[in-house]
Amino acid sequence: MLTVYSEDHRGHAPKYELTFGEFLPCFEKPSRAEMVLARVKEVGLGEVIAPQDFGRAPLARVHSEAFLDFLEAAWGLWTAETGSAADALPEAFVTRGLRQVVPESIYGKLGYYAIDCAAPITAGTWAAARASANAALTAQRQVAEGAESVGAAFALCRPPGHHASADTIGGYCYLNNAAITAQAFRDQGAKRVAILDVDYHGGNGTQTIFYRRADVLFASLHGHPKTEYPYYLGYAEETGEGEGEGANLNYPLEQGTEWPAYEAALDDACARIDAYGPDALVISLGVDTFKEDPISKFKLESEHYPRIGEKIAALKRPTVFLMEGGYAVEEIGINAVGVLTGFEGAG
Ligand code: SP5
Ligand code: ZN
Repeated sequence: MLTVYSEDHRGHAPKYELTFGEFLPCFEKPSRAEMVLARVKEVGLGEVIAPQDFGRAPLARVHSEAFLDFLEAAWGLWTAETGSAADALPEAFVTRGLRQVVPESIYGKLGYYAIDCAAPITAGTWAAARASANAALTAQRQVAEGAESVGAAFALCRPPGHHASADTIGGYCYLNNAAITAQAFRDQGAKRVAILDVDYHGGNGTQTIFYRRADVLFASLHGHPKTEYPYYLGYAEETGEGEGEGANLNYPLEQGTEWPAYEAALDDACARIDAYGPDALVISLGVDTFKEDPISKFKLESEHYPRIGEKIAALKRPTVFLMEGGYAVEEIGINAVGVLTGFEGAG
C-alpha cells in the first residue's frame, strides 16, 4: 500500500496542552508520525511519497474562508500583539449569552475559533496542517485515479483532523482531513462516500460538517461522550438532520470496552456502510483505542488492529486511510500499520 508522508509536520511541535487539569507536554507530538513511518518501512508496506500541493480550494470546500484566513494569519497576529514566543492558546470562549463576534485581539479570535486549549498554534502549525491535508488529498487522488491499480492508500497525516469543524479547531486538530478527502471524492464524481471513524474520540468536526447531508455517511465508534472528550457530541441519538437524517451513525462505547463489544459495534457499522453503497471509503484511523493509551479507556490489544483492517477490506471499496490519534507512541506504529497489513492480507 502506498503511504503519503511529509516532513512538514515536524514544524508543528507545540509545548503544552490543557489536559487532566494541568498544562502537560503535548501528547500529540512529532515522534508519533516518525514511529508510524518507521513501521511502514520495517514491514515493507510499500512506496512512500511526498504530497502534492492542492492549494486552498479543496480546503475551502469544507472550511469557511474566514476560518482559513484566521489559521493562516494566527501566528503572525499572535507575535505582533503579544510579542510572546509561547504557543498561541485561547483564554476565553464564545459560549451561551455572549456575542458571536470576531474580536480584534488575537486572544478573542482564538476563543472564537477554538473549542479547547488542546490545539496550540505555533510558527509551523499552518504549514503542517496544510501538508497533512495535502497528504490526505494526494492519497485520495491516487485511489480515485486507480493509478497502478491502487485500491487503497495511507496518508500519514499529522496533525490529525477529525475534531476540526468548518470553522473551529480543537483536540489537536486544525484542518479536517477526512472531510476534505470525502468532499474531494464527491467533487470528482463519487455519488456517495462513507467515512468510518475508529479513533477513540468522537469525530465531532466530521459529524458536524456532514450532519445535514445524505451524500456522505459518517459512522463513528468512540468512547461515550457522557464521560469522554469531546463530551458535547457523539451520542447515539444523533442520526443526522434534514436530508442527512439516517446518514450519521454514532456508536458510543463504555470505558473499559474490550474487543468483543468493539467488534460487535464495528460489524454493525460495516454492515450499515455496505448497505449505504458508497463509491469510496475514508477511514479516520486513530489507534488511541489501545489498552496502553495514556488518555483513553478502551482495552484493544495489538492483535486486534489487523482484524479491524480485515473488516474494512471486506467492504471492497476504494479506501483512503488517514492517521488520526494514538498516543501510546511505542506501539503506535505496530497498531496503525497493523490495520493496513490486515487490510492487505484480506485483499
Ligand atoms: C485526534 C485526537 O485523538 N484528539 C484527542 C483530543 C483529546 N483531548 C482531551 C483528552 C482528555 C483526556 N481526559 C479525559 C478524562 C475523562 N475520562
Ligand atoms: Zn482520539
